[in-house]
Amino acid sequence: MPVVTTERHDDILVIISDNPPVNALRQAVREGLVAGIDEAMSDDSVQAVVIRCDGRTFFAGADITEFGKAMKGPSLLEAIDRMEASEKPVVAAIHGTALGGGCEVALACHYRVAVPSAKLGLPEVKLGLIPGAAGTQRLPRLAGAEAALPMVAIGNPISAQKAQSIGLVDKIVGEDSLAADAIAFAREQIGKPVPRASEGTANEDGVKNPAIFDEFRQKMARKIRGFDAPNAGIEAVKAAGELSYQEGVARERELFLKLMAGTQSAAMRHYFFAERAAGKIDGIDPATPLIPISKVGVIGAGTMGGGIAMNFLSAGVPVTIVEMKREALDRGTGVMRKNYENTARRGRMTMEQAQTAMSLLTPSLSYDDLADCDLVIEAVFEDMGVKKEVFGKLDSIVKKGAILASNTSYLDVNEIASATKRPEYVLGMHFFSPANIMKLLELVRGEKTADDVLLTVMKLSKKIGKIAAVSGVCPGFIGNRMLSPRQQQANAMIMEGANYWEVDDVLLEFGFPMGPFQMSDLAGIDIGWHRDPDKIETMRDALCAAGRWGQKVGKGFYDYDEARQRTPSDEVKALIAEWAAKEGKEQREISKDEIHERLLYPMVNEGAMILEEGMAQRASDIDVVWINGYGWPLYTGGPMFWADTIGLDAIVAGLEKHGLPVAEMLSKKAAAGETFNG
Ligand code: T1G
Repeated sequence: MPVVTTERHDDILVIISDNPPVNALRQAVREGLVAGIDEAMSDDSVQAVVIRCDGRTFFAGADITEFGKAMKGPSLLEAIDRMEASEKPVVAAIHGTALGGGCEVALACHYRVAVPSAKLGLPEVKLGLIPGAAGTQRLPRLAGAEAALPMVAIGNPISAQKAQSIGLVDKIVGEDSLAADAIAFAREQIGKPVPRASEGTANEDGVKNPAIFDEFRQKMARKIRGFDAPNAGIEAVKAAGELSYQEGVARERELFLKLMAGTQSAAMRHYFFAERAAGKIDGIDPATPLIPISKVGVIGAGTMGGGIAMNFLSAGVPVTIVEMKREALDRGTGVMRKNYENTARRGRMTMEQAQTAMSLLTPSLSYDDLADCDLVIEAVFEDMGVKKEVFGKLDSIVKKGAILASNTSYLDVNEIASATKRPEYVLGMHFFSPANIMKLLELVRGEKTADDVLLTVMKLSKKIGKIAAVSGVCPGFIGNRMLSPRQQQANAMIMEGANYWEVDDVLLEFGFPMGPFQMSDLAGIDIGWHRDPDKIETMRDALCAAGRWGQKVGKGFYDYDEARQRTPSDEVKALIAEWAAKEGKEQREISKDEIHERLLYPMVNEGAMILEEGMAQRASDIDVVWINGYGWPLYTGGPMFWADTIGLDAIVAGLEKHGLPVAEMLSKKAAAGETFNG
């Protein structure tokens, strides 16, 4: 059965693509579109054309799996230019997500109709690219440069309604009558001159007000820092106002090819598939029946417990949240309500949605109210004794077959499971703070965790909007385990003479949101401090005793001004020198290159050990963890992909140069000229 077929409806020819799962525009689809248009053009009885897709969505873009391979068949641009060149009206019938090349197909059609739930976008920038089939030239001419800029340079999709408001969609049709409504709409256009986006003049707005490009670039500076594609996208949209259409297409192509050949796009395409691979669990049949989860319990209404609960409430899953004391329970539920109200105030949800979410919450002071939950997640104090006591209690109260999960960030999930008679129903669900915001969720698989339990929680993770990766049981799982050697080296280097602000700057320049000492100041240096200013046994004690508790008091490792701008502190420099002398550390200049290698290479080494111990399913899962949980710059692909691009031999040489350990897998792969990501 060909992936593209045609259907006659009297004088209308409907071209239909059926290429699951997302109608990606692979070679056969492009060929089918060309054949369909040629059939329409060569048949005088055809007066108009509709292009639509079967399945869950209109074309969701070029087929990313074809990238990097020799192009076969007609290019997408060739295929869609034939549509626009038609003298007979061509109408795109859009449902699902018309993304990337799919949106470009729609732009090359003369008209676009969409169902209310449809979305349209040009997310190429999220793959380190820009649109490569004239999207950066047609969209500004149709909708204006100002409307095109965020779509091209940031890449978020817009609703059908928003698309209609900027002229990208001509008509919103019935949710369940797209095909018929599109045919009727096409028939109405017969005999009219066909409008072509490439001939549009809406891009004049960028010509009349060229300041919009730099203004947009400055407004997005933080978001696009370090990424190449967004600036290329801005340049391409700008070109749409400065060059003829054909020159603009040529300029787009030049920018596109440069990005396609670059490491950033390879890294971001790697991440695209890595994120989806992380949701797959090797060795478990994806058709394994799932355990129905219709009610969730959360123990602890503090910052973590409240955030965890919000994930489920926002996904429409009722939650019973339990605290020991009324005051803590009321405080926790109050914070949740306030968070929802703030989100609604920012327009990220309606007040009604916020109220609905809160209506699904049942606060309680008794574990007994958890008895009928299908999943209970504890977010209590990070102490093994406390956790085991909680799980023992839960085991005796919660119904048979319910899943018991720990939010522990470090502790041994097997030992926690041993406190119950149902270890096969126990696993770790390590959320990252703030739990209702951070996308990453580490699912910690105990040695006895049953397959259906793990698969159920993996599917549930996607439902609550998380990106989950499976970890084995080891200290720190995947993320924190790799953070540990980086922190060790950071602390060691400042004792050896490295400037602590340069340690932070190296990670900032690499693309992290901040470095370790900035992180300490933000989190609070005094967390876990014994509060006795006379008891000074560590440098941390000394900092706290000096009132340097972090950003919240205006000084920690850095001094902060009202705008929270940081300045290195002479007092801290002196403290470090004093403690280094106490430890008998010889002082020397430490270059930024050495700092870079000693911070990042040991992380790769730890990742190799995680893989050789089977604590992660695949190297790309480690990339997913670090990009989503710790701010590793997406445009490098994550620690393991980045190591591949540096060359594992260079990583080994660097580790050896600094006298740091080299894992066996890393050493073997380097010697064999292999990579982690294959
Ligand atoms: N190419 C190839 N495979 C794709 C794909 C694509 N464009 N999009 C999705 N898949 C696969 C995905 O790997 C997964 O496979 C399955 O489909 C379901 O995806 C010329 C150059 C459409 C919103 O960037 O955003 O066009 O794991 O799990 O959550 O200018 O997929 O099942 O084996 O994500 O419902 C631009 C990327 C390309 C859109 C659906 N387009 N896709 O989300 O399902 S570049 C994109 C998505 C381009 C042009 C340029 C999402 C989705 P498997 P899924 P979902």
